[in-house]
Amino acid sequence: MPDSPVVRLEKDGEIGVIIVNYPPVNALGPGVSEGIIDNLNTTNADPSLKAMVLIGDGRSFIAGADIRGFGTGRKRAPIGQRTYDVLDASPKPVVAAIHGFALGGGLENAMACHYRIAVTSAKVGLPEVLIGILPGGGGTQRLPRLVGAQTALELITTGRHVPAPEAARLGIIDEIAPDGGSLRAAAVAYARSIAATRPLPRVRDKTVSADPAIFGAMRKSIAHKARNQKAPYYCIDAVEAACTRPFDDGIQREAQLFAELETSDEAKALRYAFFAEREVAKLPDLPATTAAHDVANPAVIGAGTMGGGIAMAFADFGYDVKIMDANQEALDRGMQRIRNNYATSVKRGSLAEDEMQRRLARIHPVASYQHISDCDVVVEAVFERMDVKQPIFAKLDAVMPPNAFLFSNTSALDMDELAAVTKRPDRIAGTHFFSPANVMKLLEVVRPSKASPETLMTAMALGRRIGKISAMAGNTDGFVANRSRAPFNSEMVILLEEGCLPEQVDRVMVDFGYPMGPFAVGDLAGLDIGAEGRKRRAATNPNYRKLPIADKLVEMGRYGQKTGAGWYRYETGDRTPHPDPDVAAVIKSLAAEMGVPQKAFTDSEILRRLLFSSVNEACRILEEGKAYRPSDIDVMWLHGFGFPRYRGGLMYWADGIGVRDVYNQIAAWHQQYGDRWAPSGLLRDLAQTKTPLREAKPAPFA
Ligand code: T1G
Repeated sequence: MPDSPVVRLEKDGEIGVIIVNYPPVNALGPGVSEGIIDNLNTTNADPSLKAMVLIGDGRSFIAGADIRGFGTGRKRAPIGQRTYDVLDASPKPVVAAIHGFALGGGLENAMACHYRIAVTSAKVGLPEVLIGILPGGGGTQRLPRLVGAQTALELITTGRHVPAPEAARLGIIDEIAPDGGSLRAAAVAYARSIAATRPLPRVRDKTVSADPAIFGAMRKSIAHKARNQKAPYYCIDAVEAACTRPFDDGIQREAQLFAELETSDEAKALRYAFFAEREVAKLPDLPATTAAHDVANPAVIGAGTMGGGIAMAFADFGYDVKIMDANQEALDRGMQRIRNNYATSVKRGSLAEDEMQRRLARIHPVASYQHISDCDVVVEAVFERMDVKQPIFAKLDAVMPPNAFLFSNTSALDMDELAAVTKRPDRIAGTHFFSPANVMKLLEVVRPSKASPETLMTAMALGRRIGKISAMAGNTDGFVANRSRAPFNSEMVILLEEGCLPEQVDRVMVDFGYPMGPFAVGDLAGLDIGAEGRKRRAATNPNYRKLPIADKLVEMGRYGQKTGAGWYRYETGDRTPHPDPDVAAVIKSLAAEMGVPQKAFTDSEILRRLLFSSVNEACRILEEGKAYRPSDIDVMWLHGFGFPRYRGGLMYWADGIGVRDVYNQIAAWHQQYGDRWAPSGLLRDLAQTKTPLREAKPAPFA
């Protein structure tokens, strides 16, 4: 059978080199596994060849099974005839040569080889749990045999990538090849050196045992993060089988667990999220030739919480970054906050001391505009007022090189108004970070009307370069993430007027999968901040639905954790939220004053009141052409608001209920509560045609 175009065989003397070439990441797409098997059989049948190397063309080894093929009913080879089995059974040694990534089925193939060599920059891992499944190619049986049960449990239930040097220390990798040299040459030399070694070191022949207690302990330790999910628990079951059953029985157990997960709702939702996060980078209405400017010399204006976090985000990803503020005292305060933030990470053990020093050394406080006049991008992160930001943009426009990009971290102000005070509106965009800016992955790139394609592409690429997921948002009040979230923030307080309590709403949302309830989040962020926004909207919009209960708490000085009381009460030095009878009394008396009829709520009604209101607003955003696609809004909810990933995202979750049911419920609430529940036209049309929300065709970007 001729070499499959995705796998070919070359000969380096007596070493057969089997090369996978399935761009962009050498996933195990159609023909790849078959090609590996065919070429392996060919080399084993060739007496001139003494050993083999399995290597990837392009930028990576094998990045895993082709995720696009899941759930499509694509036939897989039966156990005993898969690449893992054929590699295992090979009478001649096979060396896996790893660069880039060896993930999932990629690492599983490598572990079925007899040896593994990798360059220092390579990363390996079994990330299947992140897409709601488990390693189905023997990974749950081989990895424990290489690294022990406890380490295998940690790696498989987190899915984390392991840098090659750590993988070598753990026993996954046998040899590290120098970066920069030829991995192929190193692998061929290594293969030559072990070609005659017998018996062949097969991972399956190793044994692994463990204290049975570690599995129960692991199940307990993941309980909060893994609630409502199956895959993490199935991973533990599979590793337990590796420690309690013969290899082939363990393989059968793994296959059984895998089959149950592949078609699960959580796996479908997590696959959707995986691809949505890649789709969000695509800007279909920009010229395909648009190239991003490779930012080299950033500056941040404003050393407050956000500005400091943004500077940290730059430093965390290797940028030297300048930071400036209105005066030395503000700058010193900002730098101290940055040092404290890093010190907290070091104390927690999530950052090494020397790495903290390296990052701090990249953040350069400067005193004046002249010091940043050589920068190619500036991110403004000063007080959220137009009359503060505009003079800064005018000044930046005057001192910065003409081709420098000026970005603003504003969370809601009109980007066109900001661009209007400069002579370079084509090089202005919003880069809206989410707090804490060095932690939250979402970066909303806000598109003013005059921004050039290069500016938009540069902002999107810059976000990715500092570890963010960049998502394009139209220039509308609240942009996309916060605007779609705004009705949720209102409904949660209106529910209190009707008889709910903060702790009831929070329990529902935590049970649904949020890490924290929205009232507890409010207390963390500060209730005074929300009050500012409500005042601004009430002043400009006579129909704005006021929230007396929320306003009352702020009037009482209950700003949340920072004042020891907000929606909840806090003990000194403790961030645990405690339900507060005083808040219940305020709610009761204001609801009575407003004459709101009281009722008992089911969990489902609470959940739908909050999320359906945002689904409706998301549809309005799409029909106004302020977002590229529904899945972009899902990505924003996953990475901006902690929406549970195993439910796919706001729109994906609503599709699980059904667009017609969502519409009918919103139409009913429209009758009951008036205009704030008026269904969007797009939602109505989708319901009429029974088109899933995630297939909605938005208006062209406006
Ligand atoms: N299948 C299909 N397409 C994939 C893919 C995969 N495994 N991995 C990446 N792509 C596409 C991706 O959609 C994008 O497409 C392009 O490649 C570049 O990806 C049997 C069952 C490898 C770390 O989970 O983590 O093996 O948008 O933008 O940032 O037990 O891709 O260009 O059209 O992410 O450099 C296990 C998933 C599968 C790895 C590279 N493997 N991939 O990151 O590029 S399950 C994974 C990644 C499995 C076995 C089980 C990352 C990456 P497009 P990218 P990147």
